[in-house]
Amino acid sequence: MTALDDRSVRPTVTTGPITGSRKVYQDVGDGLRVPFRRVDLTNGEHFDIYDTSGPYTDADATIDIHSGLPKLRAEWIAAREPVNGAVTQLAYAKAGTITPEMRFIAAREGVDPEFVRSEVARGRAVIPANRLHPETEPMIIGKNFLVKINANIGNSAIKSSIEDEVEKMVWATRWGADTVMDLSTGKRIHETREWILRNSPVPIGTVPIYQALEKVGDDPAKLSWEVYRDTVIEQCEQGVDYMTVHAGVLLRYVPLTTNRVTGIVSRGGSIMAAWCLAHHQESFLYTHFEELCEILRTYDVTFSLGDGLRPGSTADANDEAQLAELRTLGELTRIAREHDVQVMIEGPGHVPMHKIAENMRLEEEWCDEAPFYTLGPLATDIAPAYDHITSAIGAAQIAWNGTAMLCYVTPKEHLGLPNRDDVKTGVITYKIAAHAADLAKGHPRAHEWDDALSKARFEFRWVDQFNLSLDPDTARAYHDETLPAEPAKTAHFCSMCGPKFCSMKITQDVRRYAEERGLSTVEAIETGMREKSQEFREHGEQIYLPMAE
Ligand code: IRN
Ligand code: FE2
Repeated sequence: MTALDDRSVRPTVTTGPITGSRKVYQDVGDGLRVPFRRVDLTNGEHFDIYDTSGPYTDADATIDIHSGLPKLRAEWIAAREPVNGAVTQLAYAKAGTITPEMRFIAAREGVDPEFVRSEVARGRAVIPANRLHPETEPMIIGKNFLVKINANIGNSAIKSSIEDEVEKMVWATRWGADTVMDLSTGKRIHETREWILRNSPVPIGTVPIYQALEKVGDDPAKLSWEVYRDTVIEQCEQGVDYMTVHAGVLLRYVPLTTNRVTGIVSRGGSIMAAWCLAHHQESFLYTHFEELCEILRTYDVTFSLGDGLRPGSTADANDEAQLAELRTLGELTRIAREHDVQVMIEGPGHVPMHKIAENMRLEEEWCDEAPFYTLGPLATDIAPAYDHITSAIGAAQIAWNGTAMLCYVTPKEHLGLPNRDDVKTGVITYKIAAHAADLAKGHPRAHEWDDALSKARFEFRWVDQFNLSLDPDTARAYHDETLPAEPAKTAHFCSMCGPKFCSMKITQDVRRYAEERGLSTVEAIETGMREKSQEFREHGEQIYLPMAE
């Protein structure tokens, strides 16, 4: 019996299209169907948006959580022969082979398949896609592609059930999570992960040390390479696509954290530091790193080299401990690549804005441009309950500087386990940060999306404005709070400024005025100004006039 046969587990997940959108599939040949979220606009045009939500948002979604999603990649994987003994996307890319995953990604991102291949070959992008996770829709993480976001879910000893976690995964991808990490540390870790993996349209990441620790009764000193290795293999066999490995926390770096304001804040980092100190030995993750490479290579699991010594406060940002670890991650990157294993590098954390750019620069220099994957960073420490915002400020900046994936932070960060609402808030907040970076980096599609929404706004196509947004339900709800009537959906104002003070309406009036009089807009403004000033004087130079109703 597999975990999914357990009928006592009854997840109910959110299905159906996002309000005002419909799922379309672009046929790119050879049986490749690439999903998009299409918004049909009231002016007859449409706009297609990158879509991470999987079959759950199909109009006629019939999802059976107990059988899992269709195995989209199964045939591609079965048809592949190893190159140089390896079956990784990196090995194929180096050998000049464009895989179906690469072609799928090229269509998704609007770039050339050969470009995808070359970015993977030089290690500047990764395609997290375990051979035993054929359900995923291929995606890429790299600075020359759309900035991606990750949502963390997972139970703890205190809270959450399998049902909750499966729905959190579906819910997070619905709103745009590009990958999901299952950070479960509570009961039924293996089963929870199985449910998530078999039903996930996006790559799944984990931190295997958490489960290894649980296996040895939560005592870090009892950990060993063997327990860890077996846990990694167990998770590879299930189909985990990328794994956080805190192999850069070396014994000699631990003392560097003693004078910090917040010491070691990474869970994995503190576990490994505790092990190193208890045994006074070098980390088994570091000493056995090549064996780990061999295991990950067999499945094409991507390394996410953990930042176990990341700063946990703005005071500790860019300190010696953090940078020493980063240098070691660079060394490990080169070893992994020699084994044809894909690598990304995890980054901070808590960093004030003036220290953000340096993080990116050093990562690229020391880790040979491996994709950077950061947790925020929080630009200030003073706003618990709003750390999705403090961190989105840093996230937007570091992504603009070249970070390829942003790990979301929810409003519950530092305070508790996020619930479903927190997951949505975290995802939308991070989509904003990622997209703001895409725009600043000059991504053409990012620009088109902004323009489509701006035009809808300017032309008072309210419904289009809602539907083109990241969160159509909330946009509409806020609008309807004060103007719920249907005619207000075409009205040339909203309740923010009212009919008389809408700047967009005034601009349009100016333009119409110009057109009627055959003037350029500048002339029209001047003529209009003169008329207005005359009118003003005629009305006795009063600033506030009684409302003419
Ligand atoms: C991302 C960048 N730096 C850390 N992260 C994420 O933080 C990592 O991928 C994982 O999801 C989470 C917890 O990591 P620690 O606290 O065990 O380091
Ligand atoms: Fe923190």
